[in-house]
Amino acid sequence: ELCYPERLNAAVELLDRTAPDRPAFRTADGDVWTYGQLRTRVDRIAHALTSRLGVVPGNRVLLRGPTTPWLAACWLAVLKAGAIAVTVLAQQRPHELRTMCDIARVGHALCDVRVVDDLVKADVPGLRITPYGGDAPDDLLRLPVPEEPYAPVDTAADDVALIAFTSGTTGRPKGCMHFHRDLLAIADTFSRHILRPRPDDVFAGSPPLGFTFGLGGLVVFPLRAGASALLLEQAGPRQLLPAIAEHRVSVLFTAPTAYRAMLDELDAYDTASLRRCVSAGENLPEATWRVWHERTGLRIVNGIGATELLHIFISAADDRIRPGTTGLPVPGWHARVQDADGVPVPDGEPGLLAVRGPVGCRYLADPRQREYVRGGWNITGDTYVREPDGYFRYVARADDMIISAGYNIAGPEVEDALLRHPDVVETAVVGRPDEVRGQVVVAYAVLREGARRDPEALRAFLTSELAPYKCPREFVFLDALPRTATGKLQRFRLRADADP
Ligand code: 3SK
Repeated sequence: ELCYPERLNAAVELLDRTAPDRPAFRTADGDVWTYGQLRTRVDRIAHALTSRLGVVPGNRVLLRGPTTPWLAACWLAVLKAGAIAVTVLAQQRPHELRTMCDIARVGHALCDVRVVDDLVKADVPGLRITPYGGDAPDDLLRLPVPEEPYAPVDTAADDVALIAFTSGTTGRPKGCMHFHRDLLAIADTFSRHILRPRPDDVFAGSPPLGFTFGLGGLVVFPLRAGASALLLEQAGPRQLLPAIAEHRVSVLFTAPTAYRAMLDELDAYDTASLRRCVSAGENLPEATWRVWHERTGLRIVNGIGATELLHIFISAADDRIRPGTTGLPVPGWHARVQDADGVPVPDGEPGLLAVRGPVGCRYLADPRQREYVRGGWNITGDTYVREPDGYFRYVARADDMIISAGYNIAGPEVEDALLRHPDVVETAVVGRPDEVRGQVVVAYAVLREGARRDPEALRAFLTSELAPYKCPREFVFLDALPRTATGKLQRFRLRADADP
């Protein structure tokens, strides 16, 4: 059981427990921020928020920018000032920003000057935008250094600290409210028990700080452990490998597709510093786990997380990892598989994943709260099977099951089989409406550069891997799969495409 004091400010907890000369953040071009420097800069921003911008506890402050130490410092400063950080992605467009500002009643924004235009275009009524990182006169970073250290606002452990948006893969975004104590709880459950970080660890990865996968993995976990993070503005598969080699990254956070994409150039880089490779954001195909293990000797730490629950709640480390499964409930969390009425289903049978733990879903002013939280359980929208010894195996998103001629087909199972073909880089398998069979299976595939687009070859390969009823009727070759800004596959777009 986690036990936190009633009065708690997460930013203070993350900043004040490590010696000032230890590194906190690094950048690709070799900049190093120590904990002491980070604290000073956070205090400077917190001062500006309070004395210049008039931010008071409870105000919502939008944060937007590429992944930089300054963005992380702004986030910590907002918390220190007792305000609520509203995190969004640098790629989000004006109409999306306007909707989120409206939902979260945002009054202030701290925005990297390089992406300020879209925020200005969003034309949010009453929004005061303060750029950082440029030459603007009110740039936070150019303000005079205050003489006094900043006195953090005395917040309660269950004051809201963060509103993080989830768009899911479709629909109006939902703002998820998280408390100061939630931010520590994700570090004291997943990070503490699965990653077991050490002060000399260097964290890095691709998820942006506007996605709680990245905020946890690249800010909260390293700071809670007194370790450091390499914050990369460009963090695609091509940038990750050189960064790992150059900065001796030891804990890596990225998505399954990036692990696969890195394989091509793996041999050109020294990855010996890696000791933990975390995969989340999407289901990790067993084929990807195996090929990464073969090539690096490393066992990928798979995990399922959700913005609603802030971070990862099912996972496993080291010799408890079972390839092809997500793992076990992280210590502190409980999970079960149940039917639509909330009744647990027997082990080995598919059903809805239900989770309870130190962090719960709290949608901001959204009736969909009643769908997500039922009988005290958070219903994540994933179909899972619990194996008799307690391991959780992903089947599909609950609304992604394909029903064809009375058979239930899980798209990810077919995808996993296709990924065992050496030419397939990425794939997504969806159902297309069909008068006779209800639905038929359609596979979308991205092939290795130069590979021949030959549906018959893929069909022949799959017939030796899968029962015939699971084999796609049709193959569609694409250059890339449609994804959300956080990298999640947008199956609904493929389904719409498949629906003639
Ligand atoms: O949404 C997700 O998939 C996720 C995964 C890991 C940690 C946090 C999140 C939101």
